[in-house]
Amino acid sequence: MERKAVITADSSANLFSAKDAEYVSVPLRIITDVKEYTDDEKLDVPGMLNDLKHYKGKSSTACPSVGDWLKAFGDADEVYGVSITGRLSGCHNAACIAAKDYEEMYPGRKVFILDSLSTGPEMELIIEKYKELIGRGLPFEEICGEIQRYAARTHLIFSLESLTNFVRNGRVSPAVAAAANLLSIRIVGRASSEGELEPIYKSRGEKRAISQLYEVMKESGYEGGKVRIRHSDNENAAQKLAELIRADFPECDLQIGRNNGLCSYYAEKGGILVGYEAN
Ligand code: X90
Repeated sequence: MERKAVITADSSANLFSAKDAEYVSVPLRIITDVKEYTDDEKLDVPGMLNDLKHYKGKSSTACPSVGDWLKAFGDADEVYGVSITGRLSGCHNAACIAAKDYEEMYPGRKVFILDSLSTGPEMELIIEKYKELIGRGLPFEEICGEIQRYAARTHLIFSLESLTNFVRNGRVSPAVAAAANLLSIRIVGRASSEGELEPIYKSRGEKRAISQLYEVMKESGYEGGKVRIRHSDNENAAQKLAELIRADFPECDLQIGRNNGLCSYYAEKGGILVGYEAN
């Protein structure tokens, strides 16, 4: 009998459907004292950013519950999940509890949730790889092994114009928060191997930040693999980075898109996230 496979990820992957695969996105939420935003495909992201710009009170985010994850698993025989870094969110923990409950409730069904130690476009790459592995008809255990090997050579780097929401929500270390207190400094950095925000450069101009992003990519072994760029209202910077990459690797599989709600809340206006495959 055909086994039913579902791929699922929280909404920080910025992905709401997948061609030729069962895919379910599990939304995080962005919360203010006056409004709550659900990070799904219906969210008006520019509208939310505009609201936040004029909002002076506290804001925060909330991860999906165990029940939300269970709903996403549906009635699949095999669930392949990926979550935002467990170091910065309770998302992975909730997904793992759901996985255990699901396997207990339905003996024979299997769930694997990868902690991406990252977010955004690196998760997108992992989802694409899941699709490929499922399409090849590999057994569950093999897919779980392959996806972990793959995730070890994918990376996430970013350029952020502001770390305000990170700092306010206590999601960076006090040292990083202090460094980010300088005004009009862009932080170019990466998701560390522990799944935390790791600043690498501070840069004043955007042009410099873009070339630093590409330097970091090359230093970490980028040699023409897939690239997924996601920006928060900064198409221009995304295109410029794409030009730099394509000048060296004209044939590379590169896509540009927008961040949805959760990534835009933390990356803030102007932020760009880059997921890529290295060697
Ligand atoms: O559980 C929650 O409420 C969500 C908390 C998420 C905190 C991190 C969001 C990151 C969004 C910003 C730039 C990339 C930083 C990479 C660090 C691993 C994207």
